Amino acid sequence: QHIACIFDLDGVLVDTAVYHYKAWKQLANSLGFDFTEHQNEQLKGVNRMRSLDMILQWGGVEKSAEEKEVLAARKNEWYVAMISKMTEAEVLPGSLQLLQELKSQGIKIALGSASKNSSLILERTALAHFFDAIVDGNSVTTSKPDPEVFLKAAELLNASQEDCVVFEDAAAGVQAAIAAGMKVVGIGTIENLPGSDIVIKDLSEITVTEIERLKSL
Ligand code: B16
Ligand code: MG
Repeated sequence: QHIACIFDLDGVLVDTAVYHYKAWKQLANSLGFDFTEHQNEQLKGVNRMRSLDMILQWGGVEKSAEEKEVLAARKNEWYVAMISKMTEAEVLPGSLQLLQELKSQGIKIALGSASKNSSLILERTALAHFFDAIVDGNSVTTSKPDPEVFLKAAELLNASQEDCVVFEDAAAGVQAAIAAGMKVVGIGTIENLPGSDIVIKDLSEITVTEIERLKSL
């Protein structure tokens, strides 16, 4: 049985963290407090409303559910304005080569992202055509570390969990992949991504053969 690959988007294939950071910072500042890069790290893989809750808590600010909807929409407007200008140059090192190699070998590829803006990002960076299935923040009800996003992706690819390899840059995403019974390639550092089967700096550091070998671990 062939392997299937499921990629997280932000922080794995493209670097959108900087745009999330700028937009959240602008929102925090408008509410009268600051937001650091260290705090931004903790929002990786976390969905929009949960991220807002964490930021408001850090700022010591309480808002009603209605106000939170308005704030989240405002942040997203700023964020969308920035990612609308993204180019193919913002695809992270090794992503394109690996996707091409997987595709040429007939290995199925899915997206497993928490973002509701994945289609815009994939379009702007010209990556959309690689994917056999897309599961993102619009199609899941529970956020990572819940395995829903990856289980849905496997189902759409017609692949069994044991045959799937997940690529993740967020601790919550690694936990979600483990909970789904899949192999995980962590993108980042071992300290930040405990439980990963292997941790690499970026996708240029792994080959299809090495990915296939993970299955027999
Ligand atoms: P949006 P991923 C996640 O994408 C990001 O890591 C996270 O920082 C962001 O808050 C989340 O998407 C929601 O994004 O506001 O665009 O719906 O890493 O799961 O691809
Ligand atoms: Mg990510």
